[in-house]
Amino acid sequence: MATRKKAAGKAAAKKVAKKQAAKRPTSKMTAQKADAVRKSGVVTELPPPSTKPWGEAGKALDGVRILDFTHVQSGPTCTQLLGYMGADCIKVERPGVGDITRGQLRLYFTMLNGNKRSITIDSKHPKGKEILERLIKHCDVLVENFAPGALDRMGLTWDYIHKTNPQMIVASVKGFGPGPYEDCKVYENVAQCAGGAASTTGFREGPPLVTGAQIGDSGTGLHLAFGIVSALYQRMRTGRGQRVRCAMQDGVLNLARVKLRDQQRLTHGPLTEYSQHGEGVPFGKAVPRAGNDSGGGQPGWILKCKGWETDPDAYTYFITQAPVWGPICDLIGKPEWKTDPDYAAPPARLPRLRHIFNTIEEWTKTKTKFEVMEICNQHDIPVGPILSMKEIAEDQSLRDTGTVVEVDHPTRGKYLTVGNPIKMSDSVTEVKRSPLLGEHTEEILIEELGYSAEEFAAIKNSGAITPSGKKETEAA
Ligand code: CAO
Repeated sequence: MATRKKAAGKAAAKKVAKKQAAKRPTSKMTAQKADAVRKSGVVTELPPPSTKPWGEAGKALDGVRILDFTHVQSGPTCTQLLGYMGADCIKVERPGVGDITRGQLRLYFTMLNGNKRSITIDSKHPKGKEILERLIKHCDVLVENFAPGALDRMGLTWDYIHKTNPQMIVASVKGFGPGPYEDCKVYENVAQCAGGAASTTGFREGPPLVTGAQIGDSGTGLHLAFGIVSALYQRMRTGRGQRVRCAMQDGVLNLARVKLRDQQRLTHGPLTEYSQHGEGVPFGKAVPRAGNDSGGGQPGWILKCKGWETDPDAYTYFITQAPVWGPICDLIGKPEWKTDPDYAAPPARLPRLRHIFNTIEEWTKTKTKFEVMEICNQHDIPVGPILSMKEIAEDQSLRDTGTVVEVDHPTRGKYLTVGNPIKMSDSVTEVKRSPLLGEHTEEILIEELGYSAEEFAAIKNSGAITPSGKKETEAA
């Protein structure tokens, strides 16, 4: 008996020593790191390098669980990117309805919600609230882009979530940050206008213009994803979650920051690289629309190419970058411009840009946009063919890199989507189809949240996961 007790005591002592050793700085750590470990109690030492082949050591965000409360585009863009990186995205949708774009914009929904699982929960139903509480305890990150105040009205305030799971990161997209417009609902083009993009896009003589790229929605989703990953990293040191918020206005402004630079330059004189300057048109008080002027200080413009009369996309972007001015002059048959004082140096060219681009266009009109690309690149002259969406959809190289992917869907059939634009050598992206509405409700409730089969049947009958009046989840 005594020997047994002694052995048990020894084993317990060994366990404690092992636990303490895990917290104790190892000899390999730097003094600074060791100090951090002592203070925080969190071991930050990296594990030894994996010996698994590249791409077979799991995905970057494996093990991260996302409670995905997003809809339309900004939030879904963010969670789809996290899903591409391996996070498990559990998309919570309203029973019977789901994300509003499921019905209104079906292909749009499909393209933005791949690599996610769908669970239907009525977040205002008492049983639904109980399920959400379990999900909050179970997940690492909650992502939402409801209208301001909607999450609070569901009872999911920051205080409640933080108390329920102090490690949870709560990430939100809103139209505006705190201020006069904080309560406004916002869509893509509203953000483009409020973020300074529309006032600086378009032609000087015309009205402000929104761009085709979804810089308000997808742009802000991208910003949010970066915030989430940073918060996950910080959580490894602090052990606590935090709020991550991105306003669409801020996201657009961040993408339009060069125009804010120009606003400040304007107080010191005209913006000499804008073609308006060369044309002698005075500047007003705010940064003007600059048409197709290049923003980088190297004059550029969109020029017609062979076939422009019938093909609306037979154009190329052409940049008269200073270091390749000589080869440009030779190509377009104006070798004398290399030494002519009116053309030889960049400042001399500024008042003559329109004439210069008209002359270059006489040359580009004799070539297809792809021929221009090929010829100019032999001389390091930066040009860009104006690619139509048809050309992009059919581009084999984009398929080969997984940037454009064909996915099969049980109700839609085959469709194209944009795969992960971020390529990682050890975290390989699989692009999976979007889920049917509520497709994973049972799986998540039973396998993830631990409800028994009887409890699941009771939840089904409660109306918390089914459309009001119906008792069964419908996959639509
Ligand atoms: N169960 C029960 N109710 C649910 C639910 C669920 N699973 N999911 C959502 N709802 C409810 C919300 O609680 C909200 O109800 P209340 O207003 O009564 O509290 C209601 O559905 C509608 O939510 P919403 O106001 O967010 O949706 P909307 O269509 O009216 O507005 C949008 C859409 C995008 C304008 C708004 O959500 C918004 O401004 N979001 C922030 C900015 C943003 O992301 N915009 C980009 C959208 S993409 O262009």
